[in-house]
Amino acid sequence: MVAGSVSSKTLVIIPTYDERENLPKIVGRLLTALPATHVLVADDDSPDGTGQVADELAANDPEGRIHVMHRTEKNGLGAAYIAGFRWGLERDYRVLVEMDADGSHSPEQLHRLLHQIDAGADLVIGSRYVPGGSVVNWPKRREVLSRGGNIYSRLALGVKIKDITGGYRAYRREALEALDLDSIESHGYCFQVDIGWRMIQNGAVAVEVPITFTEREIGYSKMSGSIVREALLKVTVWGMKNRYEKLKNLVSRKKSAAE
Ligand SMILES: Nc1nc2c(ncn2[C@@H]2O[C@H](COP(=O)(O)OP(=O)(O)OP(=O)(O)O)[C@@H](O)[C@H]2O)c(=O)[nH]1
Ligand SMILES: [Mg+2]
Repeated sequence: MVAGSVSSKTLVIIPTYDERENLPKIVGRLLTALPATHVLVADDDSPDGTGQVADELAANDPEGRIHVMHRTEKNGLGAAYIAGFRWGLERDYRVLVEMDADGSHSPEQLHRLLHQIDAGADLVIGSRYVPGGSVVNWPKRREVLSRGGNIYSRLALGVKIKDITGGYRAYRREALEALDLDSIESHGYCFQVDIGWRMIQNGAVAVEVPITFTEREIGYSKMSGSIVREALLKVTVWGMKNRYEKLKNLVSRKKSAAE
């Protein structure tokens, strides 16, 4: 991150639910790797007290880089990110980053994403599935689900992004400002597809950079059957709507050409 560059005003949003052991580690790693970044922890009133841990981290940072948003109930990753984006957009951050608390997204690789924003991208996705990207310690079942979800999304939506479900991302603030955040209702990881798809349709420049994704070592996954069902259903509907719109446009163009 170069002083004066777009990414010199970066906010990293970390949504948390029961991550009390992971949070201090990830925040410490991040602020060591990129000391000028700010962090917003968006906690959904975690029963394990992650919210208090976040408050202590904030109180102990003399530079005031750590901020905490206490939300009242578990409402999914998507809603926590939307609230975090709003918070960041109300302030003067120029880049907003999504990062999991569980250590899967390496803070030491964040500079790769920010470099692409400085080079002109609107959306940068840390990708497991481009050359140089990898996944460490994932059970086969989990990898098949993720790869399958990406292939399905790519085919259904006709996008070129290899890791559109990936949740390690950087957004230029203008790309988020151009979206109607109120209309985004996705909860689980299809939130990532939803927001990426909307941006690409808006003409945003979307770029992937390789990352090393490491399975969490501490705590438990919040992935569930309902999250997978939500993604499958929504991606199918978006893909069908898109095809229908394209077909409608084609028919009306042919009609007016014939007239
Ligand atoms: N605020 C908030 N954070 C959440 C919620 N669900 C998950 N998270 C956080 O979102 C991040 C990703 O969640 P994970 O449980 O790792 O789920 P995942 O990465 O999609 O799935 P795995 O690959 O199995 O780890 C973590 O930092 C979680 O604590 C939620 O309902 N609210
Ligand atoms: Mg995870």
